[in-house]
Amino acid sequence: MPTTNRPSAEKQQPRAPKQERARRTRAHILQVAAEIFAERGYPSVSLQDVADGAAMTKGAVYFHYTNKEALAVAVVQEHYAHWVPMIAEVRARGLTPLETLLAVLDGAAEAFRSDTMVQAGARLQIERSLIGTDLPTPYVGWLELLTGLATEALEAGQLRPDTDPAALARVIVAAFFGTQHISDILTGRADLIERYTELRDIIFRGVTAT
Ligand code: LUB
Repeated sequence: MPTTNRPSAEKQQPRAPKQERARRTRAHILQVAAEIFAERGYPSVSLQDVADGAAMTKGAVYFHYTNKEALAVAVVQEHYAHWVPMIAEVRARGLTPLETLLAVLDGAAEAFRSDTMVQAGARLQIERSLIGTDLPTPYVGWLELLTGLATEALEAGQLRPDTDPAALARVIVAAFFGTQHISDILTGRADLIERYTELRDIIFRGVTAT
């Protein structure tokens, strides 16, 4: 008599609570949407594409995200949410202010190189005028964070005394945004770490206290 290899009832994992299953489903849909948005861009993607990629019906996707705009907003929100734990982890290292600033930028570069949600959020923000709903205001979060970190480094004597922290933050954000975008277009971000490293070294060579 062949034995089924299905575990007996008492050995099966208990089903996750309904809310947890819904959370996992939303996360799965969002990850698939991010992969497709990052690869093809907002205009050419349909909810059916997302449903197919998630191996779900369109109706099941609609249950969690009412339309494509809602998916785009959620992906962009997840893009920004990525920075919170990364920054907290760097700050927990007990580095000097300048080391913290540089380590946060290094972490951002790695995320842009390798994280699909970060890459998708960046592409959607470039395509924001094509998305018929409000997206979070871009760049301002990084400008505020980097201004604060640069102020801490200046007050610690780690930057030239004539450094304007807000101006330094604006230069870093503009250079970083442009560098990751150019790397994406020209090499699919294959050379991002090299391009980021040279911009970081040139910028900080000019402002670091001697
Ligand atoms: C960053 C992008 C892509 C700014 O903060 C943002 O909104 C950003 C998406 O809009 O690069 C540079 C760190």
